Order: sequence, then C-alpha cells, then structure tokens
Amino acid sequence: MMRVTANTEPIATRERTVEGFVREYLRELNFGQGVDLSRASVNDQYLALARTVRHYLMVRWLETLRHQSEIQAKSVAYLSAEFLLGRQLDNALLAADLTDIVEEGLSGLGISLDELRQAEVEPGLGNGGLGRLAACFIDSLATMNVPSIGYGIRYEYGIFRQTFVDGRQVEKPDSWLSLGSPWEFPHPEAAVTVSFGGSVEDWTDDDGTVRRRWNPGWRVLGVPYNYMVPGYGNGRVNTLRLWSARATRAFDLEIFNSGDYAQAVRAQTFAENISKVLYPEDSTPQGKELRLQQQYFFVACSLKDFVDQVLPDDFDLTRLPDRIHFQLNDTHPVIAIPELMRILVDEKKWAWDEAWSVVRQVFSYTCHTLLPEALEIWPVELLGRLLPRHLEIIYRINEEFLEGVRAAHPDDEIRARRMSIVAEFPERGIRMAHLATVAAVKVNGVAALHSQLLRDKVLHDFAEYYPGKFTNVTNGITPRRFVRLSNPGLSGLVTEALGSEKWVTDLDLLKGLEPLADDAEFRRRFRDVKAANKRRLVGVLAERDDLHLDPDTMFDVMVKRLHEYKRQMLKVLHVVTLYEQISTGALDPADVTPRTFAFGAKAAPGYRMAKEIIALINAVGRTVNADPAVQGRLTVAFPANYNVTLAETLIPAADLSEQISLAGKEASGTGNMKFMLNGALTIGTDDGANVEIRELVGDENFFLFGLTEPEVADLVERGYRPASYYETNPGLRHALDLIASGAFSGGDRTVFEPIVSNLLHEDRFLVLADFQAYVDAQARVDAAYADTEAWTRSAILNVARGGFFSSDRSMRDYLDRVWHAHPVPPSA
Ligand code: GL9
Repeated sequence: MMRVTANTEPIATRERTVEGFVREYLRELNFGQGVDLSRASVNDQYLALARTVRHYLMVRWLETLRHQSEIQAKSVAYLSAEFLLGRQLDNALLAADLTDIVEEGLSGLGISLDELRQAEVEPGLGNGGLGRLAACFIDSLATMNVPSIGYGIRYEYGIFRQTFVDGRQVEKPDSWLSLGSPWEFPHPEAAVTVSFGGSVEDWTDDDGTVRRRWNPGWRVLGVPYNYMVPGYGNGRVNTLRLWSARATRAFDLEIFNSGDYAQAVRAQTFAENISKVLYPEDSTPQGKELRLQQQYFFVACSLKDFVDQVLPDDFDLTRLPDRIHFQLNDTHPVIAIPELMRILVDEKKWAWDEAWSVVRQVFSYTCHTLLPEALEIWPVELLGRLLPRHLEIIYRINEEFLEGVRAAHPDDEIRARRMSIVAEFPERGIRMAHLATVAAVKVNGVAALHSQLLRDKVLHDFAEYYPGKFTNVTNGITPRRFVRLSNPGLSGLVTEALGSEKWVTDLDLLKGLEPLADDAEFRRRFRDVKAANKRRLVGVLAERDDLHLDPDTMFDVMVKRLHEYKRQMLKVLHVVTLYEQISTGALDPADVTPRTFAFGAKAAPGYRMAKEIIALINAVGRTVNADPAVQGRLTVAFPANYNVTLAETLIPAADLSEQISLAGKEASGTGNMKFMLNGALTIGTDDGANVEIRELVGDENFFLFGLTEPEVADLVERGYRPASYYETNPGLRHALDLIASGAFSGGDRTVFEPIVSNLLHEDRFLVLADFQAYVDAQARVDAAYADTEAWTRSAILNVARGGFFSSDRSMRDYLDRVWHAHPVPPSA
C-alpha cells in the first residue's frame, strides 16, 4: 500500500546541502520553468535559480509574518513612491547564506553562477538617491529585526534606460518585467478598491448628525505584489508590498458602459496607466495629474491594507499610535494624511477632533531637498477634481492650523499667509510640505547641515511654531549591498583583519582598522584590492560599453543624477582646462597624473540644460580620448545607463569621489558615503553629508574646496556676476572660449552656446565662482596621489571612519528620535 506523509519539514532545514540544492534546482527547472537542463536558456536557468533561492527564504518569511501578527508590536510602515532595489539574487543568496552551496551546485551542472547573476534585470523603481535610500532602509529594518513593511508602487516600467545617440541622451523604456519576475508574489484575490473624482454631498446619519459623503466618479483596483526583504544572517524576512493598478469590473461595465468592446478595453488601459511608469523626474515635480493619481493610489491602497488586513478585525483604532508609525518619504505620500482623516471621519464616523488627535500621532515626514522648486504644490483645481473630499479636509486642517498661528502671532497676517497650507500665487495650490509638517509628529532632514537649513530657512516659520518637531537623521547606506557584496576583496581583507564578519551588521567595528593604516603590509594588500577592483571595472566597461580604460590611472568618479546644482559642469571644465593647457604646451603632459574621468548620470527627459551638459561631456570625451597629445594622460569615460548594478562595480574601483554640489543645495548625498566606505578619497564642498564625512575622516584626508553656504548666500545677496570671473581668470576664460569655439563640436559654435552663455550670464549654481578653488583642490589631489603610501593610508582611514554611515545607524536614529519603536527579535 502506498503511504503518504505530509512533509511539513521546512526546506530550509532539509536541503541545505549541495545535493539538496541541486535536486531543488533541477526540479524548479523542470517543473517550474518547463525545460530540461540541456535545453535551458540562461534566462531559464536564472529564473529557476531565483525561484529555488526564494524557496529557502519562504519558511522564514512565513515565520516572520506569523510572529509579527502574534506579538502585535509597534511597527513602521515606510511609505515611498520609489524603491530602487537593484538586483535581488546576490542579496538573497547572502541573506540565506547560500552563496557557496549554490556556486558549487551550479558548477557541478556546468553552469556559472556569475553568468546567471548577469541575467537579472534590476528593478529600477526609483530615480536616484531618494529611492535607493528607501531600499537601504528596508534592508536595515529587516536585518535589525524591526517589525516593518514597505509600501510603494509596482511600476511596469522603471527609470528609463539611457542610450547615447551622437553623444545625446535618448531614453528607452525599461521593460524590467518582460523576461519574468521571479521575486514577486502577486495577490489578485487581495485587491483593494481606490476611488477618484466625483463629488461630495451632505447626508444625515441615524443620530441626526450631518456628515459628508463622497460619491466617487470612478474606481480602480490595487493588486498587491509582495516582495521578500531578507535580513542578513538573522532568519528574518520582512515584506515590501508594491501596488499595481487594474480596472475594476464596474469600471468597464458601469462607468464606461457603452456596450462597446473597444471602449471597455480602453477603460482597462486607462486604469492600468496609473502604475504604468515611474516619473523620471529629479527634484522638479511637474504637477501632472497622473502623478497625483499614482500618489493617492498607493497611499489609499496601503492605508486600507494596514487598517483592514494587517490589524486584527477587532482592533480599536484609538490605539493606532501604539501599533504603527507611517514614515512619509518626501511629500509624495503626504496625501495619506487627509486619507486617514477621511477613513476615520467619513467611514468610521469619528468626530473630527478625535480623528485629528490620532492622525497627529501616526505620521512623520522626511524632507529630502533644499530646492524650493522641488517642494510639491498641487493646483487646487486638480486636487479638487481628483480628490474632492480630500480637498475639503485639507481646507479644514488649514483653517484650524491658521487659527493657531494667528493666535500665536496676532497682527502678523503675512506670516499666516507664508505658513498657509494653501498657496494663493501664482495659482491656488496645496503645499504638501506644509501639510506634512502640520500633521507630522517629527519632521527630519537627511544630514546635519540640511536639517539645520530646514530649520533656519526652508521651514523656518514652522520650526519656530513647533520647536520640538524638527530633528535630523543623517542618511546611511546598507553595508551588505555596498560593501560586503559589491566589494568582496575589501570585505575579505576587513574580515581577516578584524577577525570576524561582525562588521557587516555593526559597522562601527571598522574603527579597528585604524591602526592598520600604519602597517605597510596591510596597505599593500589594500592597494591590491583596489587594483583588482579597477581591473574588474575595466573588464565590465569593455564588455558593456566597449570602453577601453587603463587600470593604472587614477579613477576619478562622479556618478549621480545630472543636475545643474550637482555641478558636473565643474568637472568638465577641469578636464577642458587640463586639455587646453596640454594642447597649448602650457602644461607638460609628463607633469599630469594619468587620470580616467568617469561620469555616470541620467538627465530628466524634459530637463534641457541637463541634456546639453551630457552632450558636452560626451563631446569633450570624444575629442580628448582621440587626441594623441594627451593620450595616456587624460581619458573621459561616460558609460550610458548608470544604475545600481553599475554602481556596484564602479564605486569599489574609485580612487577619487566627486561630491561637488553648490554648498546648501545637496540635502545629503548617499553616493558620497558609498565611496568613502570603499576607500575612495573625497573632493567635495561643505554640503550635505560631506560635512559629516570630513568631520569624521579629518581635514587631512579630504579635499575641501569652494564657498560655504553662508558665503554663497552672501554672494547671491550682494549680486552675483559670473562674467566677472571669466574676465579676471585667464584659465577659466581659455576653457570657456575653447568650448565656445566649437573645438568639441566639429567647429560648430552654436552647439554649446546655450551652456556657455548660461554660465556667463546666469550660472544659478555658482560654477564660475568655485572654478578656481576646484582646480586648485585638484592640484592638491594630484600631489597627494603621487605619494602612494600616504594616499593608501588616507583611503584606509576613510573606510575605518565610515561606520557612522551604515543605514543600520540611520534606523536606530529613526527608532529613537521619530518612531519610538523597537527591534523585536524572533525569541521575544
Ligand atoms: C534626494 C537628495 O537630493 C539627496 O541629497 C539625498 O541624499 C537623497 C536621499 O535623502 O534624496 N532628494 C531627491 O529628490 N533626490 C535625492 O537624491 N532625487 C532623486 O532621488 C533622483
């Protein structure tokens, strides 16, 4: 007789052997992917591997969910329109401690793990620092055993793929889902409904209370897709829940009811547009209707999910502040504030004041910018059309808030207008940062200087009005992805030197490397690691971009979004200056440190000047790289489509990190931290987290230049005239004249005229004012680089003193200063 036994033993304990893995893997290849090994494509092999690896994490995930719902501890919900995850495979292997088993198992089958790694298309569901920060934070929360969930949008198309045509940026869609998406778990049965449009009316309930009722114009479904967020080495797997928009049945049948098949299909498309594509914007919100739809869509899904699904059925919502803190990642999710008011007042029938008192305890707001144009303001006309009930709620919040302001500052109507949530000019609009600040428990900036400037300038009135509300949490980066995985050579060396791998979760232990900076043998090994990373990068860029670089040059790297405030222009001017001086014989090439100037940057598709600067970098590169006069001395490398994956090989190979924004403009920066922790020295302004980097590493290990924020403010106040620098500085004049002459544009003087004339007549970010200081600082870099031992010593100290920039530390700061929540290890 056949005996059937239920196998309840978790795979995680059953099969943690090479043979066990191989069995699981082949089964997945055969039954999951439907191919046998001999016919499997690389994509088949990759998909089967990803699914096999996630099996190993599954038991831990289910256990985490069970534990979390059992103990009902206070949780954190991180609301973010962007999660720039990067590839998942390696991180999952690391978390599950499977890398060695998998490598051996695959190689026995004649498959290279590395080849399968390359097959993964990274989920680029973010624009840059802000989205990557969210990904680092959820990694740290899982690793630190903090009960938490990430909520966001499952964009069908992430950040565009950048290509260059004649050196100009051309965007291509990023169809990251097209070859399969093995890391996600869709739950269409758990879809929630979100409403839009329509009108609001009075109605009288059974007790005779007059209430407001929203009669929406149309609805869409939000389908949750769950992703595993595995902690490192702790057996915990948290959840990231991303929402995808679908048409409701009612949508086709009722609202667009025309009996017209084609029309019904169009309705489908209309609904699904909401999660179709990430807005490729950086710091310049366009006020587009679809963008507001996206924001409300994911926030409404997430709040509903938390209140109806995550909380137990009988949960008393007056206790909400004991159970959850919603962190608003920039203003994008701020519509959650009126949405929760709407749920409590309209749906749960609470009194306004009761609802407001709970709402005021469950949100905090992180501001990520200093650029006034980056603070979202939604036109009242648009918000009222899309979310009429929310607009009413916002008006009421504002009325009560302004009553308080007027009481505290009688006879200061100007102040009340400045602080109002509702802007009157140039059109009526809702200032989302003001709404967030009014409702939030805490408002934080992302680096010490940034938080200071928020208090002193951007949100000064609010800091006066709510003295205890403002705080700082300096950003951080996950050492798992950005050191342990991306820099195996350095990781091995550090682990050996410190005697254990504990630094991966306790990055302050890197301090233990300090004495080794004085150890010649350690320095030699550190240099060998850097040299190997440079060779690895050279190999990757040869294959990926057909770029041919010399690993024996200084790798001077600037990778970040292209924005005028970040000042890629300064670095181009430096290259042009050196080139001009060598070409004219003013500089002996033998006196120039051989350098590779590497750029990586995407420009927002509608940002004209940023795209011109990209074209200029490529044009300068083409000319310089082809000129025998500077060959072997200056090389420009601008690989297209900089993304998380490229960052992971680029950053460990860098000697010099360029962090050269105009002081007072870069809120924090996070690339700066990644470079530091990978042993690059920084050339930078006193801006964002650079300030803290320099404080930690010491002036002697940092190349500081440029105006300080107060000096910038002062110069602008006095009246900045960029042309005066051109007139008085011959080096600068030669460089700008060379660009204007058409030397980089085949003799055509019109091509880069807009850039040159912008610099001469406007130069909003004071490139010309900082030019000489930058060139001088670069000369100091050259001199320092010539002393190999001293340079290596500095590089080691950068690593040793960088522990503060772990995102684990950022999470501890949020837990203490903002969330008042705690890690809950599984044993608790
Ligand atoms: C940013 C800031 O500009 C950065 O200085 C900061 O490090 C990150 C994370 O806090 O946030 N704000 C912002 O809008 N972006 C940032 O990088 N932009 C993008 O993400 C493209």
